[in-house]
Amino acid sequence: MTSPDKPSTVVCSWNEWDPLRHVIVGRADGAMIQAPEPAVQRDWPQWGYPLGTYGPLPQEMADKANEQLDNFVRILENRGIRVDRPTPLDFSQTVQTPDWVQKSMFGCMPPRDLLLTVGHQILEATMCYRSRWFEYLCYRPLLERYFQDDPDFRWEAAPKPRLTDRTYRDGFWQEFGAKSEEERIRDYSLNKQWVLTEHEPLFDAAEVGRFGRDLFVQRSTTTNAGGVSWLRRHFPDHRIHEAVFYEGDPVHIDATFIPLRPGLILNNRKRVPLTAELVELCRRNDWEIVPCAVPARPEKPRLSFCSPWLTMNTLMLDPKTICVESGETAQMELLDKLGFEVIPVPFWDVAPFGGGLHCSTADVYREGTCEDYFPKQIAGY
Ligand code: ABU
Repeated sequence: MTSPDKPSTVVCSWNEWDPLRHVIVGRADGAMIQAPEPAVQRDWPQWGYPLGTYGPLPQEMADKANEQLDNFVRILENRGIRVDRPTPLDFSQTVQTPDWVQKSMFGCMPPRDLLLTVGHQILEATMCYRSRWFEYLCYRPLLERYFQDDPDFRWEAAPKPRLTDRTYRDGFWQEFGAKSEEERIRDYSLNKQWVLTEHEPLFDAAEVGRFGRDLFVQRSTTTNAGGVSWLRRHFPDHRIHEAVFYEGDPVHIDATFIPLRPGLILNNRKRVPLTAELVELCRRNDWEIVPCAVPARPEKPRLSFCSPWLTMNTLMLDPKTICVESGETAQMELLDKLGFEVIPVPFWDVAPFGGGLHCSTADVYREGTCEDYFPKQIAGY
């Protein structure tokens, strides 16, 4: 338990479901299909972007996405939630460090990928794409303001990675492309090894599910063992649990395994946990794991790297109220039966810019304190 907040408190959020009062919502302006880089591969000949090519997402797509983002902002504000927005950069510019040159950036639609709010702290994640190395700059005007206004705000940044060629497994994407989904699960997920080596700690903030004192971190294409270890050392008062799921190409826990309220987890019906301790920890502490509904759209949208499982990328406004993409009828019915007030939010046009309703947000303030929802732990997990 922590003490109640002072009137000057701006930043505080311990979990995914306490009443939301202040949030950041991303923008689609200027987002890019990023230039080639070792962390990721974009190969979309059917949409005019074969391997090796890059460029801005079409303006009409950005306009539609921004309309949906602005509408989402209005929905939140009408419910009394304060919303801040990032400051986009020229994402078409070439960026470089002493180690590499990258011919484009990416965008600032999904703040959740980068900003991890844990209590009074916002932590800028390392990230592992060169195109996203400087993305934190879009959020600095907001973080600087929170720092001025809130004397208790802990503003942290994880060590900026070097992202030299030693950070990536050479030839990974050719090998990956030749494997079936089953082979990827066998060869990568069970070994917890994808494109990233263990040369330096790496994690995306969106790999962390926040459950009060317990944080669940997915090992994935963006998060290596060093990243999990770094988080464990950085949050000594929390319990960090590493998780792996049945998925050959895992990216971000928030379309995989998300808490909806104390005692209830929505789990991707395909990406079930491969980590037995995770399931046992939930069972011991009376957390029910419910499979999500089948997505309404079986295919990815045009120029999107996100999967149809964005259906479960939802945003809790409080333990009884949830925002869901408005085309996801089955998901809304499921959540309605589970006792939630469901707010439908049109958001499909945002997907090509990096995600759904959870991805597009980052918590600034939720009411509530840090609670222990898993008092019965498993030794060594
Ligand atoms: N950023 C969340 C993406 C998850 C998915 O594509 O399934």
